[in-house]
Amino acid sequence: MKVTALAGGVGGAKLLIGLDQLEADTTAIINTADDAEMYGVHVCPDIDICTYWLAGLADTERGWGLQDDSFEVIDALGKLGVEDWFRLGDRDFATCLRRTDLLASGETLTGATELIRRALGVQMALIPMSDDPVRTRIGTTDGRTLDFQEYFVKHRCEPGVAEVRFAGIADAKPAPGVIESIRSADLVVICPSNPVVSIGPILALPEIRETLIEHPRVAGVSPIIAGAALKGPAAEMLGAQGEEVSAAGVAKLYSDLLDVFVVDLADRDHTHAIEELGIDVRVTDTVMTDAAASLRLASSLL
Ligand code: FO1
Repeated sequence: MKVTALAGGVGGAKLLIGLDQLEADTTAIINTADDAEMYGVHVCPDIDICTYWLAGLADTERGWGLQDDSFEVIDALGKLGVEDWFRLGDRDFATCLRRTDLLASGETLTGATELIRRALGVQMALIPMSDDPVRTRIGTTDGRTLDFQEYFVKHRCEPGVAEVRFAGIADAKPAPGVIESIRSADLVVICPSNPVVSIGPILALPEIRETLIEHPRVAGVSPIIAGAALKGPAAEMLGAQGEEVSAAGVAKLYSDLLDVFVVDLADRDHTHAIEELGIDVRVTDTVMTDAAASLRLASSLL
């Protein structure tokens, strides 16, 4: 069975862990709109989170970065007067240096992602959503425009969100293999990642939404459980966009392309509202507390 999964950060990585344990041939298409140039290197937080989780190297407690990483380089940079709020670990730095070198020598982000995932022993195919730069910018209610990592890490998601923009999206194309992997998949899975800033940029690329609408089997998993996100600012961002902060609200955002939506047991009351959108609903435990829970959810999707 061929599965193509659209994924962002931790919610995506956790479901990929489950899919990776199955007899399925899975390709993950990963958000790159959180990417940033920091300390002279190209950081791809969502690609790296997914890669590290699949490689069994992730700091699963913190969500991002590598287990038992040290922070000597960033601390040394801090002593040199560099703003050190983005805590890039030493071994994580090595991944980003390797990527930066590959890109500087003419490799695409797709090629660099492939080389890094192989070097780290990841079996699953991982494709960045695009080789072209797309960057999430947050317009705040006090009139500032922040890069995503500034909003997310430096300001801890505290500023009110007035607008979310994806700079560069108009000129970006899906990476090679993205459209083909959706078309040829028996099942497309939309992971329980932030619908605005993780899945949103993937869907905003040309041709992706149309290809998903045409696909007969697109299943999503709600990242909102009982009106809140397990991690990150998804609830605040949905609210800021005037969307309902609930499983049904997320289903509405995806209603043109979803065939099935999987919601948590806590949201069984939303079943009727989602079915009214023409989407089948499955209710199950969607909280992925460990690899066994990820496997259970992935198996039920298949
Ligand atoms: N998140 C934080 O909350 N604080 C950090 O200092 C931080 C550093 C960091 C370094 C590398 C990396 O790949 C991710 C990092 N993240 C950090 C996570 C990242 O900002 C977000 O998880 C994603 O952009 C959202 O999916």
